[in-house]
Amino acid sequence: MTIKIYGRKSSCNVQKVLWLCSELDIDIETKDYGGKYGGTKEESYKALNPNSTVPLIDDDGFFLYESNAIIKYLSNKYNYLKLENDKMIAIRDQWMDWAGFTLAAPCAIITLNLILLPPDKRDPSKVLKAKEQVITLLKILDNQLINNKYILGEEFSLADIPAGCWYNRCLKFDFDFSSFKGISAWSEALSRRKPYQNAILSAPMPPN
Ligand SMILES: N[C@@H](CCC(=O)N[C@@H](CS)C(=O)NCC(=O)O)C(=O)O
Repeated sequence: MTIKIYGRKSSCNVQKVLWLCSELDIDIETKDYGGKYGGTKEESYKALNPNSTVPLIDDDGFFLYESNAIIKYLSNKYNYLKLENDKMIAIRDQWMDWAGFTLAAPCAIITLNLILLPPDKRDPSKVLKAKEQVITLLKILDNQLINNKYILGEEFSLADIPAGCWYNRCLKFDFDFSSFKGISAWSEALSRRKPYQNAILSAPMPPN
């Protein structure tokens, strides 16, 4: 059964789902929604996702929004990257939430003020402040990756997906991450994965 994914490919939250679906090698149908494509404020969409956000998936009539919830659902459904140990699951969720909320917040401010807002509404001081926050946050990730190939250890896990998507967005914003040795090695390991190449490295930037 083909899974329908509603959401523009430039959205990091949509990219998480595209990346995992590519890892799973399952059939998907993508539908451009949100941003310049619109559609999310229509009543028919709001009936499925009242937040008017992307992504939203339709798995044979089962509708789900919230990107982290979606990738956990797909991981469980296809028995891929599933963890059994409660503490490992909690640490995985910690990193998924950290990336999806804590790291995503300043990244979104940078995207807004460098790309999405009309030029006269952009605020360079907000970009500067958000960039400082990103550096502080990525240092935390770097510390985790100094002794770990992937975020949870030797094995790739769902924890790498949200962080990988937002890190890739940061790469577009003229940061110098060369002193982040842990992140650099992790980034190289991710870049060798075909699903990361397909869904993330080649993804368009907002508003596309
Ligand atoms: N916590 C939600 C956030 C969803 C979200 O804010 N998505 C953004 C795109 S990254 C969105 O829908 N923005 C409005 C739009 O694109 O029209 C998730 O992880 O799915």
